[in-house]
Amino acid sequence: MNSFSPTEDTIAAIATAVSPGQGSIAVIRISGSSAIEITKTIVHIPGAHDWNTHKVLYGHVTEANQTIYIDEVLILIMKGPRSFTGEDVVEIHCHGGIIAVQKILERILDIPSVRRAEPGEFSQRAVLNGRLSLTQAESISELVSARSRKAAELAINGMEGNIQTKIQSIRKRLVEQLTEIEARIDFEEDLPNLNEKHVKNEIVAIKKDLIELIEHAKRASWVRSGLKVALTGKPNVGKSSLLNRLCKQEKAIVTELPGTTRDLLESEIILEGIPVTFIDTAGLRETKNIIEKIGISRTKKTLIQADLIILIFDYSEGWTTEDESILKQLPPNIPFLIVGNKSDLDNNQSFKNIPKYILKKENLLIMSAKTGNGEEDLINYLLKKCGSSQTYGLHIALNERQVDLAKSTMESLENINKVFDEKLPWDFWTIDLRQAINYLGELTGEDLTESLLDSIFSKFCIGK
Ligand SMILES: Nc1nc2c(ncn2[C@@H]2O[C@H](COP(=O)(O)OP(=O)(O)OP(=O)(O)O)[C@@H](O)[C@H]2O)c(=O)[nH]1
Ligand SMILES: [Mg+2]
Repeated sequence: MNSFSPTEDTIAAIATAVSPGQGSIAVIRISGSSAIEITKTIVHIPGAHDWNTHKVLYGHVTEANQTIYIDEVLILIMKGPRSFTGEDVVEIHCHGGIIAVQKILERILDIPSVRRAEPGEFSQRAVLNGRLSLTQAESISELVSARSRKAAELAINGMEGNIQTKIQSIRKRLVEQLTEIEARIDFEEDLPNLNEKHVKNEIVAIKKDLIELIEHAKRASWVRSGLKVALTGKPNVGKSSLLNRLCKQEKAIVTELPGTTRDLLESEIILEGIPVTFIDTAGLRETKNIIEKIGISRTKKTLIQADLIILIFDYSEGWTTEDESILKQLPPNIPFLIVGNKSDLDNNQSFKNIPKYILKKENLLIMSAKTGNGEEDLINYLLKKCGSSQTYGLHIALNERQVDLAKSTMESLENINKVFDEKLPWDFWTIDLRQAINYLGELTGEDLTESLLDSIFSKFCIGK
């Protein structure tokens, strides 16, 4: 998106999802100084009426010849600054689907003084006109794309300004330290000495706050995107059977032939309001079959991206060296659960084969994908992973952009440790402090260039 002066152009876009047969109404948003004049030229409104702010008018959008109707509409008028963008805004509520709404937008865009809004441009104007803070605008976007109740709750907290307030208060504390130091640099003789230890302690306390924010963001990331669970193991252990059972559909092909699954297959269930996506993968083994080889390489890529790996082995056969080798190859840092499947065929020999260190693990479950025995334990395990214990105490969650800046702030503050240890003069403290303050200003949007704003909002959807 090119930089623009926020009040220059009038812009228009469809603000609701566009899909045939979906949504009985749709909304077109127009924002800018000529929003009301533009609307007047495309509608026919019966009877006496005034274009007063925060009023709704009833009428029809007409073709350019002014006689044929395109759709029956309600028109909502919001004069600036009491509008989403802070500018004059008109919302045209028409019928849903794709044709009428597109035709109305085209009719609007035929008028020379209006252009199509870029992705995120309404929100960007709201920020530039001081109607919203940057983090509030980002939170609206997150609410729209929320896939779980907790993600929506976090987004609403951000919309209420909680991220903004928190970061601003951390930034203010850093500014206070910087001001004290700079005063000592400029007027050393006139002021009492500044205790380096006190400054350092305050910075340590601020770092603790930042670490907590970064940790919370990590926990919230799967609350937002859902939990990805990869099913892996040797061929024929019952990965696809387990996927079918968990999703209550015969989705994956199951045969007694090892090497049945080659493509990745995804299926989603919702647990405690959080979407859990299971990914069935090709069984891991040495093979010369070219298709199976590709499947196995995809399995390995999937495992790296999973939030949780379920390693399945054939419980009736017992733990084998192949299972052991797969366990050793699992990506480190990703939590895993071991599931002994086919317990219905148990010949009572199984436990003997399973090494003690695995038996002792609390994350070992025995079940049967065929009979469903043990499925409840597996669901309970997953519920624990997604459940309220994981999200307890999560009130605000930074997004990826904000976390990156929080981490950069941390790095600048880490540098101050070195300055302190080497007993360098106050000037050296100010460099990193100022940098940390700038990063936090970028996070809240107080210290942002227009091109950075452009790049943030270009990731929003059209109409936002
Ligand atoms: N008795 C019994 N048989 C099972 C169970 N789970 C799976 N099977 C059988 O084991 C065979 C393999 O099952 P799949 O689900 O295709 O196994 P997979 O791990 O996906 O196999 P690949 O796709 O080849 O890697 C099929 O004949 C299933 O019917 C179970 O719990 N008990
Ligand atoms: Mg399979």
